[in-house]
Amino acid sequence: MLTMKCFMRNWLLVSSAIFFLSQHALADDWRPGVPRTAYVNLFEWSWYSVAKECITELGPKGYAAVQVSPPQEHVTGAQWWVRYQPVSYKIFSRNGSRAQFAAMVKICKAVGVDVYVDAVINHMAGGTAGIGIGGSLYGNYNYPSVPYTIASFHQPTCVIKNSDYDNIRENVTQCDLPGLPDLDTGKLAVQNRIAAYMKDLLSLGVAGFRIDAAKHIRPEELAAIKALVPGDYFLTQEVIKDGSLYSSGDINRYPEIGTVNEFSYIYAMKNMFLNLFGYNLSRMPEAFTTWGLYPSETATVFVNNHDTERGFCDKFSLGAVCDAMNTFNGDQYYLANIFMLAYPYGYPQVMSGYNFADYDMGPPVNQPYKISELTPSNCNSDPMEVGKWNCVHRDNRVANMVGFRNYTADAPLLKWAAEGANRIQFQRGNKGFVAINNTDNHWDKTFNTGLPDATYCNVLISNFPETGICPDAARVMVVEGQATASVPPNAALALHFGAIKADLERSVPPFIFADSLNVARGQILVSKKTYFLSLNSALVSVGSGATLSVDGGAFTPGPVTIKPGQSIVLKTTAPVTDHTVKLVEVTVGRHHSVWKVATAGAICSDNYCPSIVPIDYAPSIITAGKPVTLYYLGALSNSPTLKLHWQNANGDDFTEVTMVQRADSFWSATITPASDTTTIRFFVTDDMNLDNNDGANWSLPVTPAVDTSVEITFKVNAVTVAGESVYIVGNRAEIGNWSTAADSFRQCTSTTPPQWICTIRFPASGIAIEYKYQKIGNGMLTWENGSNYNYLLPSADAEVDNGVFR
Ligand code: ARE
Ligand code: CA
Repeated sequence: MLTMKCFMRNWLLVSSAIFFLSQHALADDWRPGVPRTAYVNLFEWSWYSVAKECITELGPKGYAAVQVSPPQEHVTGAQWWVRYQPVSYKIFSRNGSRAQFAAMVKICKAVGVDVYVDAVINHMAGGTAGIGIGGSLYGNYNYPSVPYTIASFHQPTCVIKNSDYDNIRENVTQCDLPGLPDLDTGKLAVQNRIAAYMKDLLSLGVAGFRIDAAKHIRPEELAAIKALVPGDYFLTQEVIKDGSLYSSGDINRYPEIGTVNEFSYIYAMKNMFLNLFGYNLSRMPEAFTTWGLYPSETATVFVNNHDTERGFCDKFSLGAVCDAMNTFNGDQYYLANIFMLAYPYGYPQVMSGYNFADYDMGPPVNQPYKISELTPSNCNSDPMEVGKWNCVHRDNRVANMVGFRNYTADAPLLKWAAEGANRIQFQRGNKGFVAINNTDNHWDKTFNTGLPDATYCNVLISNFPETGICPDAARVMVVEGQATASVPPNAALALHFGAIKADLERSVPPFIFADSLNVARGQILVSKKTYFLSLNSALVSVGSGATLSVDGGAFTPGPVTIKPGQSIVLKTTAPVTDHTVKLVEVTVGRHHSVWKVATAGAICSDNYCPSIVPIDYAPSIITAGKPVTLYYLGALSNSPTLKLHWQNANGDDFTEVTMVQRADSFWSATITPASDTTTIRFFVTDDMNLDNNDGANWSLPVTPAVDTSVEITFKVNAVTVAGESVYIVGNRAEIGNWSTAADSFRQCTSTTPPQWICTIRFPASGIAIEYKYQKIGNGMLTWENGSNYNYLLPSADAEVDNGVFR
């Protein structure tokens, strides 16, 4: 029996129209014309949880990519660092299987988020013998599943000593990191094997790599491996600066291969924000001018990574000082993240892992998401809540600063200013402004923001514009570029042009998502604004003073048709004259009227369209017993095959139907609900049984079939002989289509001879029929004489008496 339970419901993923409809805009851009400029390391997150997070958080918040933990087979053990001991290049790890990994990559990509893999390629697992998490046997310097033998490793073996880092560069690249057999990456066979692993990952859609222990591979060998892996992918290298890198000149060779983790950055953050060694925020510019940082274009930066957040800690509790700042540092940690995301240096990586009580502690038993959840309930930002994920990347101070960075991507750093030791402010062109107050007192000031006049919403304490709500405490009015604000202790203020709350007059609510949007004189409309339409077509007209573009292309004012998935961007020049923008939905054709669930109004606000479901059906009313075609376009649309699973009533078996993809990329399937059905329920799965609706079924009402039929009783008087019957015959199927056979359905009966009665049900009234009577029997057929009877079927059951058989 095929029931819901038969499916791998643990791989159900949410999809809703925002992901579909915004997909085009998200693929390269976050919002139309706005790039994605920061990424996150979801350390030890399972592939399932990463995929969900891409859909619900990373995609919508504008993250460019997610770096995931090493996906290859590793040694067993509870500690986090087992992931850095490869046993084979099979994609099978604590975080999930190859299929799950591939699905995650596909899903993340569909919502605009690239996946970067932490690639452990310098060495293999330590220890003498064991079985990897994927079942592969391994021995010392011997990994049959790869296969690698002793000849694949540097010979004779040696171990890197701490003193080598500053003195003997050769040992750093040719000897083992303690306990980790060092691959001979100079050998072509080894290079080819590593390249095959990277190519395999790219074939699954992976978009980039963090090369673990990159400085332990000679730059020319790493370059050779890269050359064996063609393609346009991102690469960042873990190169922790040491003396021998400088003396050998290798320090400048890695940036020629790809970007480099700039570890000096974490010490800048730590020293400046924690006021260590006499540093403070006012001294921040020194780090960028005199610390010898890599040029911005070649640097990837973070406040902490998975090593430094737990390395060299004086203790594992609040206020701890570790190798890098971490969540134990509370507000200062978040301020450092705000700075990193606001300040135009490098490609920033947000670190998001879990709370730990000691160095070795592996990830929490429960992954961030429980099955069927929409938000990860196993998150807790309190670092003392061991066994929980910290979900740093979800905190407004981090997630919304990704948006800040995206919106200010091309805007220069301007008007850097410090007030005292621990208060700084700067502008990003005329697109963004940030003020950081790393003191225990309020910072009350009139700030020179450089922003166009409007009311902005401080993104650190609000989720505007996604929610459409900008609390009073978050509103900051900019008049002639100046904003008077009070920045609370250990907090910050971040304004940018993607989060403009309102016009200055505040008299007219600026964005009412109804059929028409009135823009008043003097009102500043957000310079770029996207409307996602719930229907596949809309008429749009724009008054003078505004320009309109659709999916990036320009349109002159006037009606335009918006296709599904396209966006409308309105641009106004400020101040504008009064005009009206009208968005009028029209349904075209028989299909593609997107069905909305619990939606408030036709147009979604501010790039956010939470409640529309990408389920489409035709005709618009489903009738019991009548075929209906269901259309689907959603997160699973790119799958090679899709199946529709549907049931007539709750509790019934699900029927599986293979869907067909049409030229307009909608998937469709035609089903016929039973004649007594009042609701049909259904869901869609792809070739890997990913669900389109997180385990919930869609349901659509079914209208009972209306009985429009009429029953007509025909009477005729006919004298017959034994063995003979009277039949009615005529021009419709119900009366035999002028048949000459003795069809029982049109045979009349006679209880009071010579009267014969023929009862026929016709499907609808208003039909003109022609008919006659026949006598059939004993091998004889006798037709009535004369012309046919003409009769218009009446709206109700009726009787017709034709008198005597002619
Ligand atoms: C574990 C055990 C070891 C054991 C080994 C083999 O902890 O005691 O000998 O297994 O059985 C991580 C952990 C390691 C762990 C390893 C494998 O950190 O403790 O070893 O996984 O399970 C150097 C490297 C740099 C490296 C850091 C940690 O240059 O590449 O050390 N970082 C990456 C990853 C790590 C990972 C590995 C590499 C190995 O980010 O998570 O190790 O894949 C100076 C030098 C730096 C040096 C630093 C620390 O600053 O300049 O180069 O970093 O000291 O030693
Ligand atoms: Ca090496």
